[in-house]
Amino acid sequence: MTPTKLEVRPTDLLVLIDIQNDFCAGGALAVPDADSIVPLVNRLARHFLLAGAGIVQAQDWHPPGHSSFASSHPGRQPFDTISMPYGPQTLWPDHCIQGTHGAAFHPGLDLPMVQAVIRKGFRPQIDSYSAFFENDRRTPTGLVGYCRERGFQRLFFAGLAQDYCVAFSAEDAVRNGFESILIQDACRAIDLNGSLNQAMARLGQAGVGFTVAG
Ligand code: VGL
Ligand code: ZN
Repeated sequence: MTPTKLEVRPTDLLVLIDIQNDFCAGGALAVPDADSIVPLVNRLARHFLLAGAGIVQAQDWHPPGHSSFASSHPGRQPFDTISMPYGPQTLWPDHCIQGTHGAAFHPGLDLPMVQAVIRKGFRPQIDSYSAFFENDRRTPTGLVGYCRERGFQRLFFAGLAQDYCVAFSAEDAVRNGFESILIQDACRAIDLNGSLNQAMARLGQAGVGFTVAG
């Protein structure tokens, strides 16, 4: 396979978002064509490793009965929007339940070099799209501190879903003073009611950069 053309430095971090069975083919919240990013993600991770950069993974990790599940709200359907104390919340099918097959990483990932796994969405009453903050945009996962302490300057994002967890993560990275770059060909989107276009416009305005791994 051809090497990626990204120029990677030791102060770069690759953040792989939620490449888990439930977001892939046959999963509870399958993202169209999600499985096809796996070979590219494996290749990207090796490229970052060889450059001496950092590599971490985020993992959506909900307790049973999580408040983001439609099944926790009688009369509601998946993809309805409800109002939560922290703002509007899309309701999802039950997914990524702690310890289940659906919450496990895609079996095609070959990522022994990953240095940290950041779990999110484990608080019953609040969802977490971003790998940095929960959906109140204030409750931290600890990833900002991890990045600062390790001295990372540029954060590269890939994974699922481009218009939800990847987008929220890339935006939070900019807000917290990092250079933030989304690797477009290593992401796939849910695209619910135009959510992909909306997310990309928001990211452009926030100052997130876009690239392709090739
Ligand atoms: C995600 C919806 C619910 C994601 C996670 O990883 O994009 N989307 N939980
Ligand atoms: Zn989730």
